[in-house]
Amino acid sequence: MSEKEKFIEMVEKKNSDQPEFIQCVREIVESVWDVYTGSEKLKKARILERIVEPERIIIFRVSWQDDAGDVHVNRGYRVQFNNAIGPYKGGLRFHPSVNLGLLKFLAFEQIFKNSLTTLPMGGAKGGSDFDPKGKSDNEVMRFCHAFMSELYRHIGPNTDVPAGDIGVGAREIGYMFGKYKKIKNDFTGVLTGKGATWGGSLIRPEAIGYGLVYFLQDMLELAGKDLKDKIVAISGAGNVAQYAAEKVIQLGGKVIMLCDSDSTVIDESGLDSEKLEHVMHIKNVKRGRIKEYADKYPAVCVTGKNVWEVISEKNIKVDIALPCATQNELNGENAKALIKNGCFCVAAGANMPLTPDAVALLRENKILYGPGKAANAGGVATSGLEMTQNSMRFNWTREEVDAKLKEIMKSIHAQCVKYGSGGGYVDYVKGANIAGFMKVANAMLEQGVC
Ligand code: NDP
Ligand code: 2IT
Repeated sequence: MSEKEKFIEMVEKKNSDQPEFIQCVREIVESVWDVYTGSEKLKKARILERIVEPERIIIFRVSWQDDAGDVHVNRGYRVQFNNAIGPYKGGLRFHPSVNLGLLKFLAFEQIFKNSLTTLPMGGAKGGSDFDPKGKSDNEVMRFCHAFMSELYRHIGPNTDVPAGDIGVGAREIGYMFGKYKKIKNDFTGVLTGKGATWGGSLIRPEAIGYGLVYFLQDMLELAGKDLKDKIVAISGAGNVAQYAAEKVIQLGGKVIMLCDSDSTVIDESGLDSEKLEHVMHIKNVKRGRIKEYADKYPAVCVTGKNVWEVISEKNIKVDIALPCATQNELNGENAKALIKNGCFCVAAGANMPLTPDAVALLRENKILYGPGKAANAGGVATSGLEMTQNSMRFNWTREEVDAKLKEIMKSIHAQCVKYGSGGGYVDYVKGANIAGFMKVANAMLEQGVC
């Protein structure tokens, strides 16, 4: 067995109940092994062994009462994975599937994503197995308050700055910020994704989707292509999917599919701004299901299948695929169908949305593929800009934040190209992993064994 395989086996043994964490460690190790083992200093300091071990994990009970007065118990987590280059930073996810392994994968990815943004942020993730679906606003508020009544003692503007993720948007950040402020009597930038009138950055809600499409534009430009009239399939119908769709439409692409965890809608005529506004109303205001789209506009609705399964089943032609829902949503079969149907570019809005065999197929077939830690880094980058504005006690305009976001996405793209180019193909996975890793690894080296 090679040294690399022995290393991966060690990680598997230590974390045998955490498949997503092992999956993303394996990907990083595969990418960085040669540069890592080529450096005596990094090897001697055992940087790789240290970097796969979280610095701190906090697990806590969250007890709360529903509207009927019944008591519920959920589990809360914060994984503070690495703070070599800045305070811990990363989102909170509220979803019934949340467990320690899932959050370790998300926090581990976040280390390298945050490193790529060029801003000083370490990697973390947290959340709970609480399901906000079907809960009243008051129930969500009571849960968020209960969650923050423990989390507050572990975070701070120079220590750890959480934000949103699946199931955590503006409403949840508001409730959590309110509780933090009450307990600490301190109005500070302890969370990002805050409301625009109380410390939030303009463009933060749009930033992941917009940043994803800016990154996509950079990939296409380098390959001599553009977005105009391209057919685009987007999975998910939440924050990331909505603003990715908005930017694709603005730039002349044709978005024909969206989905949620219930169903997929196909609108062959393409979404426009009015239709997208309706999607936002369904998902953000009514907190309803994407299938309701077909009640108003002519669309095919497929229940129980996500966008990629529908493409595979119906052989739908798409030029560009933007997975923006969740991890491992697009598998090898789906990747084969995409390639067969003419797809030439996949960019990940979600974190690790492709299974390893799907990634391998795209790379083998030289399909442009932007992994999440590069392509969706616009969200956390704009969180970093929110932190900067909070520290300055100043707000930048929409145009200023948007310009900085574009510049950051360009820089991430350039780092991927620098470390991932070879044989006439840019391997964005390898490029993003090496660039993200080297910065953190060198910081750890310079800070000594701790
Ligand atoms: P939201 O909660 O706003 O939306 C998630 C969307 O994905 C919903 O439409 C949801 O459907 C759908 N979805 C979730 N799980 C599944 C599933 N198993 N199958 C099909 N659809 C599913 O979350 P975000 O848009 O913020 O997050 C989406 C992805 O983007 C995640 O991977 C997240 O980690 C990543 N991301 C988020 C960032 C952020 O700042 N918010 C930043 C960077 C990446 P339903 O409505 O039915 O639940
Ligand atoms: O996955 C992600 O990058 C996020 N959920 C955003 C994290 C953040 O701190 O803005």
